[in-house]
Amino acid sequence: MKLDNNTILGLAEHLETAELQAHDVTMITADHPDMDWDDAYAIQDEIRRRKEARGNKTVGLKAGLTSFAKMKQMGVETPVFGFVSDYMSIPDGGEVKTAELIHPKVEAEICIVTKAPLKGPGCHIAAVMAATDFVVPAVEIIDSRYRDFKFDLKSVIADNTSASRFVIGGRMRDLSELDLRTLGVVLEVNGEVMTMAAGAAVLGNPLAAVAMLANHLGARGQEIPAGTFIMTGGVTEAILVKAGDNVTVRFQDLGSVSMRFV
Ligand code: 0L1
Ligand code: MG
Repeated sequence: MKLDNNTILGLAEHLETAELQAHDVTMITADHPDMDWDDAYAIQDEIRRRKEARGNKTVGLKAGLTSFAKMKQMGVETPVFGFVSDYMSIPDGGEVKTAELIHPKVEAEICIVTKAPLKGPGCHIAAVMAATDFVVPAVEIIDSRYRDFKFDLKSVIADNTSASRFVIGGRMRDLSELDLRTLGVVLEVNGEVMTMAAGAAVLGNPLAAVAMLANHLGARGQEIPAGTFIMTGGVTEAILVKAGDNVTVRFQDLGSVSMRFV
């Protein structure tokens, strides 16, 4: 680690305040160019600790930047990992208040819930298959706290991978009934198709993102507990939205997920 504890605490407060007050900030590595990966995750961990200390429950884990489309869109090459909190959850068909956000974008995600713990190193897709309870569709609303979504990977990890809101669909399916690689996803805004993709866009198979998450946590002495909701990352590029927009994402075999931005 390159940053001292006070700096980590200060940067966590800085980024979380930007999130909660919906104002943007500049990339933190501009002022802390020596910051390393452990510092970045330590800042994210402190943001999680702050939320939990205020009574917010951590209700899921997320992988981000796992699809080729998203990596290309953001100009990066490595996935990142974060968490989602209870207050970020919006019901299917519900309203997302844009006044609480900076510059929201939507992305379609194939998600799972685990029924057994997953621990790296050495976690692979078959282990994830064995530990998957069910598959469920979701839309993530990301909202980087960085001005114009301009960041590098360490800055975005510290900013809890732009986590902001999410909407889980109402239909769960058994993994054995699905082929996640060929599962098609169509994202519509105001009835117009904006983008589409298949599950294989996420690292060849969205379950590979879960294995990467387990290996990432394993390297830090942690595991994915049974019963964890995991978002595997946007299958398409993220689409900018604004107040007045109606978003519907149609997932083959998994139903649709929708929300209205107000
Ligand atoms: O969930 C995601 O893919 C977000 C990762 C962070 C980068 C971004 O804000 O696009
Ligand atoms: Mg995402």
